[in-house]
Amino acid sequence: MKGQIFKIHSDFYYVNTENGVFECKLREILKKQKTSVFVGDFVELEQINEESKQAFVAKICRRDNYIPRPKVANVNQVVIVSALKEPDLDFEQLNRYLCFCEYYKLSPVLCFNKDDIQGEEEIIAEVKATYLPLGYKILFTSALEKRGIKEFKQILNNKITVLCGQSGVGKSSLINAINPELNIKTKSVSEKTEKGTHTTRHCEIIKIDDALNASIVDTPGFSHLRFDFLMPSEVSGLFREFVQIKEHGDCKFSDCLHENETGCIIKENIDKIASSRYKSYLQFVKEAKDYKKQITYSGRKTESGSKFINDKEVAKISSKKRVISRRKNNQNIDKEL
Ligand SMILES: Nc1nc2c(ncn2[C@@H]2O[C@H](COP(=O)(O)OP(=O)(O)O)[C@@H](O)[C@H]2O)c(=O)[nH]1
Ligand SMILES: [Mg+2]
Ligand SMILES: [Zn+2]
Repeated sequence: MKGQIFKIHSDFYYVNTENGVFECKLREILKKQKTSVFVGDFVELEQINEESKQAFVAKICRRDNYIPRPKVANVNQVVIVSALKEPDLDFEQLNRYLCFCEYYKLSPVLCFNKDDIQGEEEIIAEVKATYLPLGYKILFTSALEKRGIKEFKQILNNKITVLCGQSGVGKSSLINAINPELNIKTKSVSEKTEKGTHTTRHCEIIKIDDALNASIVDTPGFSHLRFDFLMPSEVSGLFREFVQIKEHGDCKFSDCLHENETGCIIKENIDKIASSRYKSYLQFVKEAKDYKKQITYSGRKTESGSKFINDKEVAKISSKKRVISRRKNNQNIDKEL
């Protein structure tokens, strides 16, 4: 039987199946393999006890996508909530979320809330001019005046959504506008866990509307948003307009970071890039450079810890640590001879 984990609590895995919810433990072999299990993972169950609704998780299926911190897998979309005002719209923060979505191959929707405060025309125009040409889905809402809620529901329909955005932008208010009966954890709690030093953060997939089959992940989304895990040259791939421009030509230098180099195709097309986007790009490159410096200095390169072979997750061993195979070794000797 197949199902999807919607909650993990200590050793127990709660799995949604077509026959209801099962409380499961992991098969010993998965524990021995140190298999990582995420909320959102699709799993195969064994030793099913229909009466007690208990079973064992025997296999973790391949993930479509995942967010590493907090661990959530197979998310259908990310809704990035920003406030148009109060607090002022933070373009860099928004671009950070967007670039994280691009990096983790999650499909983003931009939700601009508090669409009821006076004097927002300018910022609304800027938002549209910046993000519509990039092909992002955009939504304006007012949780206060219950506007845009129908459209918001439509977007959540039949999906598992991660709602992210800075504190105070109205995430909880939006959820309450959709379903006032839902006792969603509001401000105080989520903020505590956001800063929580040693509190374990377990997240959970919560159905917020049965009729819509809409679920959200009860977590503030990405908990770590600095670009200190990739190379500076990788950053431009996270900006759609950079990718589009580069489809029409190359920079003079293959390692161009599009800062101040000569013969740079991005700089030549800078009028096609919103200045707030380019500013964010430079900032993220700076963070990636710091990371590069740090690993070059310490000789430490962190790689993702696992990969999938035949749908099975196995530990990835860095090439430095990998023992050279006998065949390769013989080839090398041959070459030297
Ligand atoms: N004017 C206005 N205020 C809102 C709106 N949505 C939320 N707020 C207010 O913004 C504050 C933060 O909202 P909350 O839902 O707790 O934000 P969260 O931290 O993102 O969950 C609260 O005082 C809300 O009353 C809105 O659409 N318009
Ligand atoms: Mg909240
Ligand atoms: Zn360039």
